[in-house]
Amino acid sequence: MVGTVGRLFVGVDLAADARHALAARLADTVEGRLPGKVAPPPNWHVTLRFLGDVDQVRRDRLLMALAGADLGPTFDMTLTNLGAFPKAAKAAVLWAGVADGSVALEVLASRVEEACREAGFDPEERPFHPHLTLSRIRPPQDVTGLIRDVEGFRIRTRVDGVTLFKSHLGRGGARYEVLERFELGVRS
Ligand code: 3AM
Repeated sequence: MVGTVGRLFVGVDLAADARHALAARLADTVEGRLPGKVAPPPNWHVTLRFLGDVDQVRRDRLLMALAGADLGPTFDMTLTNLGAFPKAAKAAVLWAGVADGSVALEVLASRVEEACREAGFDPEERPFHPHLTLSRIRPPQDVTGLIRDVEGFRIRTRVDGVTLFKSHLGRGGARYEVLERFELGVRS
C-alpha cells in the first residue's frame, strides 16, 4: 500500500498492577507450561479493532475521529479464567477472559468502530469477543487441563483509555508501539 504507516490496531492497554497479578497467577499455576508462541506481559492488551495496514491520510483521520469521539465513561473489568479459540480441545489462541466489564467493553468497541467508520474504514463484520491473548498455538493443542489449572482467579482493573497501537512483526515476535492514547470520561 502506498504511504502506509504500518499495521495498526486499537486496544485497551492493561494497567501495570493487573499485568503483574496475571503474570503471578500464571507463574503460580502453569509456569513454563503455556504452549505455542507466548505473548510476553508487556504485549498484553484487549484488542477492540484491528485495522491492518493503514495509510497516512486514514491514520490522521482516525486520530482526529478518536480525539473527538465520546468514548464514554471509565469502568472496571475483571479478568477471569482462561479460554481458547476455537475451543479448548483444539486451541489455536489461548486467552484470559473478561467477566464484569465485558458489556462495557462491547460498548467501547462499538464507539471505537464508529470512529473508524468516520475515518473511512470499512465496517468490521466479525463479532467482538473480548479477550486478552496469552499464546498463539500452531498446530492447535488441547489446553483443557491447563485452563483448569489456572481457574479461580479474578483480577479487577480499571479501563480508563484506549490506545492506538502500531504492530511491529519481527522474528523475535511482535512488538506493539503506542502511537496515541485516548482517555475515557473526557469529552473534547
Ligand atoms: O491480541 P489479539 O489476538 O486480540 O490477533 C491480533 C491481535 O489481537 C489481531 O490484532 C491484534 C494485534 O495484532 N489481528 C492480527 N491480524 C489480524 C487480522 N488479519 C487481526 N485481527 C483480525 N484480522
